Amino acid sequence: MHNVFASIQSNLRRQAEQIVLTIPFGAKLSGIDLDSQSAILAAVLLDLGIEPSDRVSVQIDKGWMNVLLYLAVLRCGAVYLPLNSAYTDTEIEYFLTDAEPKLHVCSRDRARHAKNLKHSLTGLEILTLDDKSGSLFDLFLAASSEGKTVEAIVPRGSDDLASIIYTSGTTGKPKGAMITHNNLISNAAMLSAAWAYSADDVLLHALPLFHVHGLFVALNLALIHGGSVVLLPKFDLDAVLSVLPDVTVMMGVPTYYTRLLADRRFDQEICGHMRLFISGSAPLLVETSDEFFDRTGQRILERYGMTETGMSCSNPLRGERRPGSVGPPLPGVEVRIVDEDGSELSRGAIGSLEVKGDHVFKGYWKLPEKTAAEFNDEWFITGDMATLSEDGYVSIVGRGKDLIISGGLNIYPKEIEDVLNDQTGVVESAVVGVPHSDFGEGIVAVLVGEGTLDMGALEIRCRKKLAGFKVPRRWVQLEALPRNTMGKVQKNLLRDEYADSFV
Ligand code: MLC
Ligand code: AMP
Repeated sequence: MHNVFASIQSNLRRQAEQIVLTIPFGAKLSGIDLDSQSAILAAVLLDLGIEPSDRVSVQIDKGWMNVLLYLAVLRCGAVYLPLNSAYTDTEIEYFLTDAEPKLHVCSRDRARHAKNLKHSLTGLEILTLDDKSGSLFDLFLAASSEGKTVEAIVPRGSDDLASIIYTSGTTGKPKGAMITHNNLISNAAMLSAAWAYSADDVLLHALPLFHVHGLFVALNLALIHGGSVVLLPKFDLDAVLSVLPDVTVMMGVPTYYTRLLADRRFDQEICGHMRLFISGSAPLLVETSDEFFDRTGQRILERYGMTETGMSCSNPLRGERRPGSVGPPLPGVEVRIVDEDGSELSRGAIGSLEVKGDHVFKGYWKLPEKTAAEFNDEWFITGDMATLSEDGYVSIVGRGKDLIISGGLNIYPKEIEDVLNDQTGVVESAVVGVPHSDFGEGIVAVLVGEGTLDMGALEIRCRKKLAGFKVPRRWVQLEALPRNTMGKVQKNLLRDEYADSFV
C-alpha cells in the first residue's frame, strides 16, 4: 500500500483520542475525528464519481475543511491540486484548462466565475466549501447523517500521483509539478529523521495550505510523524504570539521571522519552551538569523527545497546550524554542483545545484519535453546557484533562473512582462526584484512607452490578470532599457538603480 493516506491514518489511529488539529476559537479534532470525517468526505467524492488519478482542484480558505478535503482526496486515490487563493479568474482558467480536473472546489465568492467556466470545460463539477457552509459542505453533512463512509483506502502505486502543484517558469506558462505518493512518504520520513519530529510535537501552522511548504513540509510531516497542529488561517502577528506558548515547533518563510523580531513582545520568555524554529522558501539573511539568536538564544534551522523536489537540504538539529547555509543534504538525498557543461565542480566552487533522490518529482504535467530539459541524466537541475563546502554544507548563493521571491512566493518576471507588453502604449518592459524590508524582495516594473504611460491605469489592468502579490509596487518609465552588446536587457543595472525602492 503506497497511498500516503495509509501512513497518515496509522498516525491518526495512534492518536485516536488526542487532539490532532486545533483551530484557535474553532474546531478541535482528534485522530479518530480526522480519520472518520475524512472517510465521510471521501464517500461524498466517490459518489460524485471521483476515480483514482482524477484531479480535484481546490481554491478555498484555510481551515479544518481544507485539511479534511486534502485527506479525502488522497484517500480516494485522486490527485490533490491546490491553488493560491490570490489567483485571479484569468489565472484559474488557465490551471483548470490545463489540468482538466473532474471536480473544482472553491470558496463561495469564487463560484460565479467558476460556473461560467464550466461551459468551456467539459465534465467539470464545481462545488463550494468553507468551514461552515457550501454545496460540498452540505453533501458532507448529508452523508454524515446518512451514515455514509468508506472504510478502504484506494491503493496506489508508489509512482502514482498524489498531487499536482503549479509552479511558474522562466519561459512560458506555469507548469504542473507531478508529485507522487512515494515523494511525499519519503520526504516526510527524511524530515522526521532529520528534525527528530515526534508525537510530542505541536506545530504552529500559519503557512498557506496551497504550497509545498505549508501542505507537505508542515502539514504532511505533522500528520504522518507528529503529534498535533495548531492551524491559523494565515500569518497574523498577534495570533502567532498568542499561540506560541502552546506549541513546540514553528515553520515559516523569512518574513515571518523578521515580523516577529520587529515586535518587542517576541522575546526569550515567550519562546523559551520552543524546540525548533524552521525557515525556508527564501534566503534567511545572516543578520536575521543572528538577531533572532541574540533575542531568543535559539538558532533558526534553515532548510532548502522546491516544489519539484520537496526538501533537499537542512541544517542539522544537533550540530552546527550555519547562518547563510541551508545545511547538508537530507538523508537519502544526493547533491552536486556542476558547471555550464554539466560537469561536477570541486568543493567550494560556485555552480548550478543538482539533486537526486526519491523526493524528486515525476515530471511536469503533459510536458515530457520540458521535464527532460530539467534533468541532467537522473539529476534534477534546480536552477539555483550554490556552493558545497568541504564539510558538506550547501549554500545557495544566487539563482540561475530569473526569479523573484517575495514573502516566500515565487514570481517569474516573464509572466508580468507578458501582461505589461500586451498593454496599449507599452513598447517593452523589464521586471526586477530588489531588496524589500518585509518581503525580502519587492517588484519594480521598468517600462518603455510610446508616450507618457499612465501607470495607475496599467496597475489596474495588471491586477485584473495577475494575483495581487505579482503586481509591481514601483513603476518607472525610461526612454530605453539598458542592453548589452548582444542586445540582452541588463537587469543587473536596473536592480542596482532601483535597489533602494523598498528599504
Ligand atoms: C501578500 N501580499 C504580498 C505577499 N503576500 N505581496 C508580496 N509578496 C507576498 N508574499 C500583498 C497582497 O497582494 C496585498 O496587497 C497585501 O500584501 C496584503 O495581503 P495579505 O494577504 O493580507 O498579506 P500578508 O498576510 O501580510 O501576507 C504576507 C505573507 C504571506 C508573507 C504572510 O504572503 C505568506 O504567508 N507567505 C508564505 C508563502 C509560502 O508559503 N511560500 C512557500 C512556497 S513553497 P494588495 O495590494 O494586492 O491588496 C516553496 C518551496 C520551499 O517555496 O522551499 O518551501
Ligand atoms: P518553489 O518553486 O516555490 O518551490 O520555490 C523554490 C525555490 O525557492 C528554490 O529553487 C530556491 O530558489 C528558493 N528557496 C527555497 N528555500 C530556500 C532557502 N532556504 N534559501 C534560499 N532559497 C530558497
